[in-house]
Amino acid sequence: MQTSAAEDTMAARRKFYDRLSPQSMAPLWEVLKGLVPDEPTSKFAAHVWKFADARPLLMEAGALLTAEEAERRVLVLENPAMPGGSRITASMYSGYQLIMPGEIAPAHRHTASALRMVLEGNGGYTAVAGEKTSMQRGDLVITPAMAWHDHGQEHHKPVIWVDGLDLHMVNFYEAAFLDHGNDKTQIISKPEGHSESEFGSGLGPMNARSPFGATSPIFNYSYAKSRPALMQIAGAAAPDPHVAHSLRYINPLDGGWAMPTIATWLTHVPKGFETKPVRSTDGRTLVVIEGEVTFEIGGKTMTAGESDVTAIPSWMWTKMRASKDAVVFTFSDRSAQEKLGIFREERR
Ligand code: 1HN
Repeated sequence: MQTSAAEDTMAARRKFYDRLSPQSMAPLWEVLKGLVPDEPTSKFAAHVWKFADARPLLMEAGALLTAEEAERRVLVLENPAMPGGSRITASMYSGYQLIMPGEIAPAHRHTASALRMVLEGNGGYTAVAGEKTSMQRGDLVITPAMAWHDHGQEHHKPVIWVDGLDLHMVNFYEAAFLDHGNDKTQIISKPEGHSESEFGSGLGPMNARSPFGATSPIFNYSYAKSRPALMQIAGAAAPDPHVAHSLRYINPLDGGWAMPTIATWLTHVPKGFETKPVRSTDGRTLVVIEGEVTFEIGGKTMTAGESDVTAIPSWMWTKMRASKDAVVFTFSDRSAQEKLGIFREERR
């Protein structure tokens, strides 16, 4: 049988590769392009989850099992490009969580850091490291890595929030631990508002210590404080062409992001304003707190209203336009990427 020189070469290479795999080795040159792409091409999809669709399902889940049975009763927001992955973007987990009246989501602690953006607070609470905080719509509540936390609702209405966790980052490093409390709820050792008084008014203790390591000591950035700040900024100057009016949640001890792995910020977009295109290497999750925005993400148009959640994968050109005065909360893995020196952003 006649074979070309090129076919002979290919056959010889394949035979060689066959001898490598039993030795747990492989030729880099066959996989190099995939390992080191010219630029990010996300495997994830831009997507909007509608709260109007999620809420009735969440309520059905509320009737099917208790928060205690579930440990955490959450509808995971699964990126449609990766069903079963429990990922909203490449590195982030997100979901809608429900606490019914009288329920307790029992105390535990884990390596992953978590944030909650409260949608229906109704006076539900989260307790973190011995301090309770009452939850209201728009509050950003943080649970630092390995901090004990439990949630509950003593009032007669459901509590719903959006969770964001860095658990895929932690799992990537195979560094995850979990402890369950002996009791369902923590012993409360500090009065409500203690952390806020100690760290949240522009003052701080004389001996600045960091109770939660690299995470902010403020664990409820209340909307009652953040909204007026944002509105004041918005009223004072024209919106930035790319980020409109944006304020970051910061750690008062070092001025950096409030969480070591997750960046969080709040954006006001005036009605009718459209941001210029931006793309960045962080995977973003946005929660509309007020108003309505239409996104153009990687050439696709989608609209998000109040309590809807939007995923913006890495390196997709994004614009947003407010059809009503809008306030949008964003979390992303930018905080981790900056520490690793890999974050990149482009503006047009
Ligand atoms: C968790 O601890 C909470 O504390 C929510 O509310 C969602 C998802 C995975 C792992 C731990 C919570 C979670 C979680």
